[in-house]
Amino acid sequence: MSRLIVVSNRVNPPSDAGVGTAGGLAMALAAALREYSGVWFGWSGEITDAFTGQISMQRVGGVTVALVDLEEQDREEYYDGYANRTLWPLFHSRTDLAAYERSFGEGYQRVNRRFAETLAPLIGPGDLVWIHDYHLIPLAEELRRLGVTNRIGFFLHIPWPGRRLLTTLPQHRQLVESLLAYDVVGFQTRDALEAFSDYVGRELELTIDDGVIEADGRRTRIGAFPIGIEAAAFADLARGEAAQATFARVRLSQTGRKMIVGVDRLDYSKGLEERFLAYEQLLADHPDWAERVFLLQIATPSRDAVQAYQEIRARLDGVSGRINGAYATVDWVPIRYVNRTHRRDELAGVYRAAHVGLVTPLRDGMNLVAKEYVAAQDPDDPGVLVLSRYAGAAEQMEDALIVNPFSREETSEALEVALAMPRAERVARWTRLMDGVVRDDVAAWRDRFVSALQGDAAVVTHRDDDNRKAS
Ligand code: GDG
Repeated sequence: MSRLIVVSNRVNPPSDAGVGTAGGLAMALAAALREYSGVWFGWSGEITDAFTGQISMQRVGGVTVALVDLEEQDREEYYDGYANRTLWPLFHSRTDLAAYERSFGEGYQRVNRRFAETLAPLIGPGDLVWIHDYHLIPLAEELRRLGVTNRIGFFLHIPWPGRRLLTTLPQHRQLVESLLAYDVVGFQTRDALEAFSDYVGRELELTIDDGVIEADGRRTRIGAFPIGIEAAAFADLARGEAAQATFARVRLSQTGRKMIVGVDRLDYSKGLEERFLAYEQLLADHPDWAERVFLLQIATPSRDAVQAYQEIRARLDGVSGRINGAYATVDWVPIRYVNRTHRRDELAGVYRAAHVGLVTPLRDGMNLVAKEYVAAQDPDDPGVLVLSRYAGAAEQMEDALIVNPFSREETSEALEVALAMPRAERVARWTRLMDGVVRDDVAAWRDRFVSALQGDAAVVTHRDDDNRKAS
């Protein structure tokens, strides 16, 4: 019987307690697996003395998960190394931060091989395999070496870099060729798809015919599959009791002032320093906004083991402190900067209480915060989304105020427009944005990808199971 087998580096479905702290990707994959019968395979996050390939099967949040432990050297070379210090910065156009160390590449191949050897026995005839993100690009090739002939798909959650940037990676050709072992390769945006196609055409000298690359007797379909959120559920969450309590608390603390909100993992790709400086520009250019507005920036600590993350954290402490020192008064602090994880329902309440959602990454595959901000708004009195043109979400969310995050002036002008926007225009823009967020939600993303992966094969869903039980 065919199932869906999802593979990602970390496996963290929302816990059975319900509202957890799981991020966007985790929520999306858990939703995919609740709908389709299957297993979610990946690293447990635990370290073992010597790799054994022993799988721990568990049931979490309505999803069956299969976890393996890795060795310390794996974590250093594959996770902290090649994934977080080589591919992440390179794919976010930060070659200045990218480390090209041979041992990282070797660790990356080794872990992908280990994953393949552990996973292959779990794959049954007709199962569909859906592999996620930059940690696992060579996994299909390793599975094919072991004789796996099932349909295998890959989805990249982060941007695809331009051809010239990518060629700075010593193993660029090997990495891209390994993608041709998949049946389907999906990107977030048309922009990423074009960058990938450019590489395939000019470096590999292969042609792409109607979205299909043919090489060595295998056909790989490529496409853009923009990810969404659980829009209806998130809107419900924002109306729920816990979110309302947070909303009330935040509104009380606003004392009539307007609030701009940013919510991000603390990552250099999210443009937090540029955001603080753009907000400072607003205060400098428009002293009338002093004491009438504040910025709440929630920045959840991330990848603390990597030095570039310690550095950005220290810089942000410095910049926010300097701005607050320069502009604060006895009863007003211009930036509330919070380095703590929040519950999802709390976040929904915070979004709803914010007059402006400020989402200004320098480079981002999609950015789910932009979509969550929209879904959380009060339809009668919605806030305004200010969105970076370099977030994948900008391809779909044209009714946001689109800005260049590298330009302080442009971002600060957009903030001014957002803060002063009349209600009728806010409602009109929000209505169109919300229509898109609901239409292109996570279920639409999953179904489009799975049906591309399926080709002619049928996959069993829980609905089919229910029908069978009923008959
Ligand atoms: C990658 C790509 C792409 C944040 N703080 C808390 C918290 N979050 C949640 C947000 C949102 C998620 O984390 C962040 O998602 P993003 O899409 O903004 O960014 P990445 O983590 O970089 O994700 C990105 C995504 O994959 C999916 O394909 O969109 O481009 O980089 O859901 O709400 N959640 C909770 N507490 C927090 O403090 N509960």
